[in-house]
Amino acid sequence: MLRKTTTALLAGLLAVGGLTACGNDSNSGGSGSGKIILGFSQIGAESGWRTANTKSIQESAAAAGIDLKFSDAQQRQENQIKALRSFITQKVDVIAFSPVVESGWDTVLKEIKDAGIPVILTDRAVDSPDKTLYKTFLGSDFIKEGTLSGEWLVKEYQGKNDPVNIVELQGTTGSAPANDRKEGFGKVIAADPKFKIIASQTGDFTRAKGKEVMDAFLKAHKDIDVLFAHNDDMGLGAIEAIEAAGLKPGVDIKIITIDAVKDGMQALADGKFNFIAECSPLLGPQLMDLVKKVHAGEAVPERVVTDETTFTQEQAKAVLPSRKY
Ligand code: GZL
Repeated sequence: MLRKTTTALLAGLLAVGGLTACGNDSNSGGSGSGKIILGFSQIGAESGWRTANTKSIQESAAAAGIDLKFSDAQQRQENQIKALRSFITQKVDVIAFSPVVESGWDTVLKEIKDAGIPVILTDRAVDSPDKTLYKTFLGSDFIKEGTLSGEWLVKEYQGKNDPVNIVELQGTTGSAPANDRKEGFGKVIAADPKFKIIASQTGDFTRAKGKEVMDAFLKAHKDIDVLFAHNDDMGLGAIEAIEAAGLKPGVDIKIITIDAVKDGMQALADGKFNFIAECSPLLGPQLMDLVKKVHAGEAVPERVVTDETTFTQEQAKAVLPSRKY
């Protein structure tokens, strides 16, 4: 009798123990480590902006005690989709990513939703109509960045009636920043027919491609007045092409860019850029705050817009020493 009772008691204890051991404590990641596990799919390392963004995310995760699973997609959507699926398999607590392009995410986002893992869009947006596929979108207002760039140009040429020939280095084809910056800028300059975009092509947000495409623009057009580059890195590559053509960047060809990374701000302070609309990469702290809230089941805003400003050459000279990225 005694043996039976002991066995039953032991079986009961093991069963309870088993439940606790494999159940997920509401405050810990799948590993039961007590830490939230965040899977982050990063686009790549294509620009100074991206490098600063990665540093901000990695440092903020460590500071927040969040276990970060980080993957670099080398700017390829298929690599991001693979990484997102691996996060499902790893049973991470939260998934965040910067979608390299706007389209083609619905299927994998539905798989993540079916797995019960919340998603935070970081930096760039997706064009999925189903807003239940992600909890929030943290990032800049790219249309505003384009608008501010156009407004500076309109002001710069106020009272002048000669034609203003513009060439445009677009960001990655199909990406939210490229689409939206082009839209914002184009809407503003459309108000005055003297502004004409005589050539527009992607430089994929990289210096090398920016130089290559600007070189082609210079060979095809002898009357370029302005370059609008969707990021500093392409603008910096364009400077090399402009100087190789014997022209003075910032003087013979005015240059407007977006980001305000250190090298871009240096070019602005040196008079080789004329205007920069800031796009902050320092999203890490806000992202980790959102990760904790989302993991705890707290409500978060559908959209979190990052604070940004703009810089002229004089302003760049003043703030350059204190820039964090
Ligand atoms: C914008 C970001 C863009 C930057 C580029 O938030 O996605 O990608 O403007 C970067 O420098 O490559």
